[in-house]
Amino acid sequence: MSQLTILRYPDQRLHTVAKSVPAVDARLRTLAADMLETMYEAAGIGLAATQVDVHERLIVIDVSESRDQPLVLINPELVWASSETRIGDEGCLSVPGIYDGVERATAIRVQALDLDGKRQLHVAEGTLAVCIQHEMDHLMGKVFVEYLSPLKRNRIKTKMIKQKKDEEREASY
Ligand code: GNR
Ligand code: NI
Repeated sequence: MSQLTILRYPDQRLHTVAKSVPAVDARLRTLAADMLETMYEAAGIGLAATQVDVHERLIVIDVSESRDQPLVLINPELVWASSETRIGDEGCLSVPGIYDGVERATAIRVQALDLDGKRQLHVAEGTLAVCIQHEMDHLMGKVFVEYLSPLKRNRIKTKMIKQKKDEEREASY
């Protein structure tokens, strides 16, 4: 098992559109395990392969309080979304420290392969529905801050660049 590096906004690689996973094999199972380890270590509820610079349609999620209910979605496809939406605060491991409201469908149905290569239908609402939509956006090269106003997004971008410079200065001492 190994920890992977999470790309940070603004990094152009976060805007890469992911390709289909070609086969659910040993390589993919290792990647999924490493992504779960990375997600748990970062205390996140989800992680998309895009965030670890792998541009394939793979996401890992655990929205459980006990942090022991991992979910792996391979080649996820949205098959239905409720017309009812809700605005809720979101955060992102690629945009640390930023939380803001995003409008999402309250309920969704998603088809995806599991780690055995079997097709599963996921019926989701609440936090799980929000998280799946957030992760599927990553696979399309979209980061949640792109839903915010250009003014907010630019402030976030500036803050992230400054934060990175401060970290680099800190590391060089
Ligand atoms: O850990 C995360 N929390 C979160 C909270 C509200 C809405 C979405 C998320 S996903 C995020 C982890 C992450 O960045 N996944 O891409
Ligand atoms: Ni995210």
